[in-house]
Amino acid sequence: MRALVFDVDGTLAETEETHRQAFNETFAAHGLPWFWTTENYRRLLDVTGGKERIRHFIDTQHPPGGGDAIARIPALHADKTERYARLIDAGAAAVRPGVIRLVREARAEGLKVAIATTTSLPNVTALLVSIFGGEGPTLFEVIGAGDIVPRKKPAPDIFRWTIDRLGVAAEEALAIEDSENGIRSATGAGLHVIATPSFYSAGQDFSGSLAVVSDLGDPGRPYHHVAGAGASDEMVTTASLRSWLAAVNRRGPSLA
Ligand code: XBP
Ligand code: MG
Repeated sequence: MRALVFDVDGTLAETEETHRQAFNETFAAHGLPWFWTTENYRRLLDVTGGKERIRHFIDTQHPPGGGDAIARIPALHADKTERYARLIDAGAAAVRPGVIRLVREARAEGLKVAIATTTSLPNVTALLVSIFGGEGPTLFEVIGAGDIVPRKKPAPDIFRWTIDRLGVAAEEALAIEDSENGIRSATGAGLHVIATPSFYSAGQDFSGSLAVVSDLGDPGRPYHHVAGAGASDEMVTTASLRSWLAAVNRRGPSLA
């Protein structure tokens, strides 16, 4: 194992409620009588990427003013991105258990640590600063984000782009993901995945992953094993990841 590749939304922190709030504030500020409820947002999350999600909403739910708004999607999304960063700067999203510990542990051991996400780069930067402080963005050797590849998750492109930049082979890297779209993207690029389901992804199909755990766990705050590797550990460490990856690379796919 030479690299860990982290997803962002839902994996590093429970951010989707903050995204939803930023979308809804944007709609109101632009005079659009639209409001995304949690129930609707759960469905809309099938489409990754904020611009793509607004377009999908207009195309499938035909909200009032939708046709005219299509040309304004880039401007709406730019506004949403600014609002999201302000909310994150104000402390809107809490880091998930074990994330800070595992990132620091991996770096201390000389592992490469990277990000592969569909969310926009300014959102990633804001979140990393809020989680790790000012050094946050520098802790990740490669950050694959947003429109850097044209086809977003579940396409494998963003994970391929990220491991190519890292200079590692897919079987030398592990992905940490919270969603079915993310697992499809990572496995499509040949990576094994540890799944940590989040508020919005709970109940999705995680069967492509090597292990499903409630979260990464921390000392005195053990994770719950859900499926696959890792039944007896207190927390997900680099040692556990190495042993799970070595076992699966020896055996061939062992699905959760
Ligand atoms: C999460 C997403 C993103 C965010 C919105 O993907 O689907 O689209 O909801 O971000 P991931 P933008 O878990 O891979 O980070 O509005 O910046 O697109
Ligand atoms: Mg995610």
